[in-house]
Amino acid sequence: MPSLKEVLAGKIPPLREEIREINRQHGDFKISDVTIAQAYGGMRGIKCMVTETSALDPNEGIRFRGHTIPELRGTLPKAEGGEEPLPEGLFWLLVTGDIPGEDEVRSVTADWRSREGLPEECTRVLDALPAEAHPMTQFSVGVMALQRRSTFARKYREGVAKTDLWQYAFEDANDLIANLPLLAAYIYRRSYHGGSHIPPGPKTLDWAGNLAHMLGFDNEEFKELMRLYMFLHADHEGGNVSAHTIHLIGSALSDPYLAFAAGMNGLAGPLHGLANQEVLRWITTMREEIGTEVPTKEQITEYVWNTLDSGRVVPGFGHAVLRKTDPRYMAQREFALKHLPDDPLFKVVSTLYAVVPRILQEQGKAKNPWPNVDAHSGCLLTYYGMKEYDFYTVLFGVSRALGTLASLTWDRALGLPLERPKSVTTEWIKSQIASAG
Ligand code: HAX
Repeated sequence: MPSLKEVLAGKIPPLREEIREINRQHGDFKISDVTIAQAYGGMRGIKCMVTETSALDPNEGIRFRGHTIPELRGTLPKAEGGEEPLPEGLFWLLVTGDIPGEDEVRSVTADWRSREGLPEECTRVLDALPAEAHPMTQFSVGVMALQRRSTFARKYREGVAKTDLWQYAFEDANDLIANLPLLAAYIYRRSYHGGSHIPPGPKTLDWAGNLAHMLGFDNEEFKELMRLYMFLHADHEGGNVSAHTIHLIGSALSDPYLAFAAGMNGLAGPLHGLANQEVLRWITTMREEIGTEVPTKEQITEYVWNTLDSGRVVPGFGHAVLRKTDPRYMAQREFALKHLPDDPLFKVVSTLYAVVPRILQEQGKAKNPWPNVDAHSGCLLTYYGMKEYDFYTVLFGVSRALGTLASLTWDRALGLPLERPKSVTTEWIKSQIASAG
């Protein structure tokens, strides 16, 4: 059976050739016009970059290499006795565009598990930080402390051909992905469990199952949750802050460790990945202030309006691209309906789903009033006992490595150049308006 790297190697030359032809024949074909509002407005909707691994439709949600979340939950291989897709299978799909079989997925598990091992210099750097340092700060520092391992950086220094760089990006991607669960678990255990670390489980255990084990949640349902979680958060096309950052930094031929750490600093923003922590923090404060575990619809409605009236956002709702309920939210809701239908926090999350979209519509500002992925994840983690919500974005980050590092490998395989859009000044914009008459 060919390895993932061999399959990838076979896919690169035809796509390189196809893109060369597209550029030669149609390079001047317009795919986007840019307005002044877009230049000031966070570049929303400007089609100006290529990401092969996934595409986001405003109404349908994410498609990984053309496949929807419900489809892949059915077709991707599962752990023995499990029902959720193994993230290893999604990675194979993101890298190659092919749905893998059981053997292929097992080969990825074996490969990642064989690459495990945090060097002492990494754990020493983490131990030098206060245990109260935000877990995302620790995560970013931890990734940087692993950077000395970069094969990409070493090969670049040795003077390898640009066309071969993808191979070393791929090696770094796999080394990083293999070790992120160890890093995440190390941070979790030092921050919240007095540094009582749990060594990796048996080598037959899958990547996400092993993460659950090292975090200290050794039950089958939590392992299933980790598989689903790692599958759902992996990729959301190329324009979101974390993916775009990783792509941008990588375009300077910074190695995958440098690029990924930078992307994680973007994921740590409250409008992006940190929203999963903010949702739980906001719900916890709401319950405390109202004085009940399960507030009524009326109490929640009033609380949401207070949040909006005080100039804050309702975390977990809205999206820069999506215009419907996020299918990643729905997948988590299905998981909750199956495993924790009577959980009080799930009841609150469900009530929020029933009342917030109507309120945001009435307020009339948010273009998308519907819940996103972050509105649901904390509820599931809390149910199984992971209540330390400051840690949640680290789990998002571990998962986001799958899509962004698959993409980064392709960026180098396609020889995508240094990214350098043109900025303009307000003076220039005013002169354009004036000269247009
Ligand atoms: N609550 C209150 N106001 C909201 C809102 C929300 N949930 N969502 C959007 N708005 C407001 C915006 O703040 C903006 O207000 P101003 O005009 O005063 O600046 C207005 O509605 C228009 O915004 P938009 O065009 O609909 O949304 P953006 O593309 O600018 O922003 C965000 C998208 C996701 C950042 C936004 O919806 C938001 O802040 N949501 C809450 C935070 C959140 O859940 N983030 C996670 C998003 C998913 C993700 O990336 N996960 O990692």
